[in-house]
Amino acid sequence: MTLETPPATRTCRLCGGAVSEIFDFGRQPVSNAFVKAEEADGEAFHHLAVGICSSCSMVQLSDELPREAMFHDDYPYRSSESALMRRHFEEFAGNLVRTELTGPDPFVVEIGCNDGIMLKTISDHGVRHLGVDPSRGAAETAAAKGIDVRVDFFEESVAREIRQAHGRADVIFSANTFSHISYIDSIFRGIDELLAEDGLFVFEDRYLGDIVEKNYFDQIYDEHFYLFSLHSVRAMVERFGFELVDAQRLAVHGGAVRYSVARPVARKPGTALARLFAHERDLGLTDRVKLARFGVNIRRIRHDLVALLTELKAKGFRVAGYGATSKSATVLNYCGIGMDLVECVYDSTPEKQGRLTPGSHLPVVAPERFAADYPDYVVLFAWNHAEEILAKEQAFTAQGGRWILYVPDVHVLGNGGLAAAA
Ligand code: DWN
Ligand code: SAH
Ligand code: ZN
Repeated sequence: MTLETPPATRTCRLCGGAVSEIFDFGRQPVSNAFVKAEEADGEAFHHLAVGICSSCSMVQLSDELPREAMFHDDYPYRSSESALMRRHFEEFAGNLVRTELTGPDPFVVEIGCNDGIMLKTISDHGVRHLGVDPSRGAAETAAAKGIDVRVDFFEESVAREIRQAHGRADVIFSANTFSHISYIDSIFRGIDELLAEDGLFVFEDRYLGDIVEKNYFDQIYDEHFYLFSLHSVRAMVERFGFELVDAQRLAVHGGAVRYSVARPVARKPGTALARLFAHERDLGLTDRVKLARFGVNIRRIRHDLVALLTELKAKGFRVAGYGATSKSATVLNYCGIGMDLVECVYDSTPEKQGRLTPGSHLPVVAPERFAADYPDYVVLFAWNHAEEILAKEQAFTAQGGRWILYVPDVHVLGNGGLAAAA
């Protein structure tokens, strides 16, 4: 089957270039809008489709949700639910203190600090800092840990106020947030306003290379307005007068990249960049036709997952989910999976428990109830935390329970190994 290059469907949010569609997921709910049963009828939906710009190679969503629809006082995601991510950010922050925050009175700002998972270590070192996050619930959790937080959307005007109150920042950091902000022009003007002349802007986000290579289609949802590659990040930062000086691949969240950005000639570019750019060319990350092949795998996964769950149901097996992730909103709603196939989703986040998953309306249940009534199979929606969760729930596996994963394709983990799908 030859894949025609899809017609350009819209213009690039960054450069105005022509965007060609890669995949259309249809009607989707707000990925973190866990609803109360009595509110289920009134939830909002939007169109979710993703495309690539022919000029700057930025992969981006076709529709932009109002930022307040996603991030608000009741935003339920709490970064620190994962011990793996706590260790990841503790290590990063420790290195930052030793390498970049060595001046007489260093100051670091984090965009999207959430519950303080990274700034906790900075604060513990006594380094001046400020977290900026509009999600009040998460920000108050950070503040309760003694972290200085401003409840706000970071943008140019906020950056100016921060500089007036605190001076310039030696480091501005952002993790899994930069890709969430469509109005990146205002953010870069804010970074230009706030960052010291020789300062460093570091951000990490899930990597388009891993998403395409490992079929992580569920990383595509409303919050992830951009899916970055080195090519698109280089074009983006240079558009706003900065320079990409280093990049480091990370294993977290299924695969991410940590980008280091500085003012032109302020820092010497790292040696890793050339190899990573070559890797992207080999992957065809800027090739619209190759990226459209991603859609073939997405459709295959949908078919195989629904077929497996339907077969298990027909055979009388009970199936639940584990990890009420934002990612699972795309999986459940694109695949049309409801309580007919999956009875509930277990999740450790108190702010999600007792509510229903967005659009698919599966009850979110505390993991303490999991062991009291094991199902036969569990779909692992938090596959990026597999090691931590399977270790936590090894009693389930030991008594014969089996884990269903759907990336990089649909397969079942049996006792101690990988078994073919039932
Ligand atoms: O990019 C984003 C990442 C950083 O976090 C945001 N757009 C929103 C969010 O995405 P996500 O919801 O897909 O993130 P996680 O970290 O994959 O979510 C894991 C879920 O699983 C959480 O709701 C917590 C839960 N969990 C659990 O129940 N038991 C997690 C662990 C580690 C556990 O042991
Ligand atoms: N950095 C954390 C949280 C990522 S979730 C981690 O890596 O786990 C994305 C976070 O970005 C949310 O807490 C959301 O409230 C925040 N956010 C979204 N837009 C923002 C903006 N313009 N400025 C600051 N934070 C923002
Ligand atoms: Zn573009």
